[in-house]
Amino acid sequence: SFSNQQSTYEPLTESTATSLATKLGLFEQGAVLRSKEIGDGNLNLVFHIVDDKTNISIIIKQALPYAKVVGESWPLTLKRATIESNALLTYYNLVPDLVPKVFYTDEVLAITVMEDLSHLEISRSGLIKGQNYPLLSEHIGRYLAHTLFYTSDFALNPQEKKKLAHRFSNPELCKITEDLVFTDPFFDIDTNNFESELQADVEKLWNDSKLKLEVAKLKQKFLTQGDALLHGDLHTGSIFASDQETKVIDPEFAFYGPFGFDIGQFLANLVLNALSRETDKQEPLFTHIDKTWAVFVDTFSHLWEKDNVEAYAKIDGYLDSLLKQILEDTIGFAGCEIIRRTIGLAHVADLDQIEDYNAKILSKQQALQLGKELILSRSTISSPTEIRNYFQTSYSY
Ligand code: SR1
Ligand code: MG
Repeated sequence: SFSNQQSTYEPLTESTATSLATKLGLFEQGAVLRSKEIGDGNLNLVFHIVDDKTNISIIIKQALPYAKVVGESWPLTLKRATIESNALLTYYNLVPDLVPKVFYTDEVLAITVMEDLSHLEISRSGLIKGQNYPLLSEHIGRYLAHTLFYTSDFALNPQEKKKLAHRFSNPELCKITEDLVFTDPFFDIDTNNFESELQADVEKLWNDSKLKLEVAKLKQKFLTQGDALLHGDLHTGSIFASDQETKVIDPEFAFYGPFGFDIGQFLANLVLNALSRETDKQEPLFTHIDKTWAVFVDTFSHLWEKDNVEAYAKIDGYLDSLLKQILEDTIGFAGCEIIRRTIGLAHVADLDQIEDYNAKILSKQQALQLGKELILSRSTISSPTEIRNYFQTSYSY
């Protein structure tokens, strides 16, 4: 990598981003570069830099010292840029075809310079438009199995793993998830955001102590259980896709957490897209839900047989009991993600962009109901395939 560390942080502009790209030697001497800020996420600046003559292009992603979605009143550590670069590099070693290549990082400027993936589309946008991305679940199932297995105590020496966990300590970004996914939506907190027509449904949820007890248990797992290096924000907006390719981006929330969290967030976002579709267009999402889990289980089991360093690996029943626990947690985390994306601070376009207002409210009520059912019945669900049964009666418009 390059050594061009800046001594002070400043947000880039389209023009300074171009100068930086030139200075880093990523383009031919004298190249005329086009630069555009294209960031549409909640937190960062993203510059797309192109040399039209050679067709070479790159992405420069820069963290802002605050959460863009809220403004400067919500300060946020720049260290997340380094976490993101390191996570991308770690994942690139494990699944090089499923993450972008990193060319350069600068801790002080909080930037990652990486492969341009703009020939692909953010999978959330594509799914909303009715794309189905036939390989998405096969790829994400494999991504999950490799990244989770190879960063866990089942593949690493526990001392090395602890060092890695220390390197990926990410308390500020974890706090966002602790608040926005596991706490705020279940209490009457200002940052929640929902339509007045949902008030009664939401109050029912706030008063449901049985549900809140189960969410508390899931939150405790998220707080304390460092199984593997998680992406930490694996929703469909963090995945670029086409019919052939899938690339997971944006692991700035990466940290050592419970195996089921990434899987649960991904499945939840497939469910949210299914809830936004007419009944006859939901099947590809159900297939993706089934297949993600099936590919994850097959691949994880294969890696377990092949590369497990744990003394108890061959003990009958160990893998099965672990997978059962991961499934239970996955379903519970998915339930929390579905609820927070419906009434919390950070929504999903899948539901928010439903054109017919009554249909939108109905879909959101169904999301709340489904999220709750998944959390409460997570220990008796034997496979994510069962999620489709919850749709059969009424979850469509
Ligand atoms: C203040 S950040 C809001 C949400 O955006 C991120 O992508 C995470 O999902 C976070 O919860
Ligand atoms: Mg993100």
